[in-house]
Amino acid sequence: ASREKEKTLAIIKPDGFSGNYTGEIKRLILLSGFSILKEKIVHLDKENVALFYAEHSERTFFPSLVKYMTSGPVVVIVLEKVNAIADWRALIGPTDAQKAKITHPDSVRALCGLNSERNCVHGSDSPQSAAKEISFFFGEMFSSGEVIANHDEL
Ligand code: DGI
Repeated sequence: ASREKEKTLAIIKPDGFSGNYTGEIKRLILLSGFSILKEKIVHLDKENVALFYAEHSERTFFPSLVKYMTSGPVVVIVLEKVNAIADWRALIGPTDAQKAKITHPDSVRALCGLNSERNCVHGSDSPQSAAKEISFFFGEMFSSGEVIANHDEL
């Protein structure tokens, strides 16, 4: 494993934000040794979700996923530390929050997720997706999206 610092993208999804889990999740992030480089609150629209989750666009759950992800504001955060991508995935736990409550009770998804769709948080799954997802929100692609609050270089 590399000793180089890595960046990854975290999202606190609509149920995490509206359920007031943002503070608790950021506390866990900082306790686990991540730095928060950038953060903004955005309200995704259908087109944003279709682009962000393009790999799932043919799945039967896709319309429901779009409805969920557009149901309210989300917090998008750039995290940095050595091994950030794998470590953030480990901290959030498995996709199915119901399973997370049993197998990973200390994970973020166990804390605030509901099921395999409403799972409260996102984490990039590879260096390729991390780069793509960070530029999606903090590069050109999201420039047309609705930004509610922006905290750069925290
Ligand atoms: O990387 P993850 O978020 O852990 O999981 P993923 O990339 O396989 O799926 C992306 C999101 O799509 C996931 O966070 C919630 C939704 N999803 C994935 N699998 C299912 C799903 N939603 C429903 N309703 N049913 C699924 O089986």
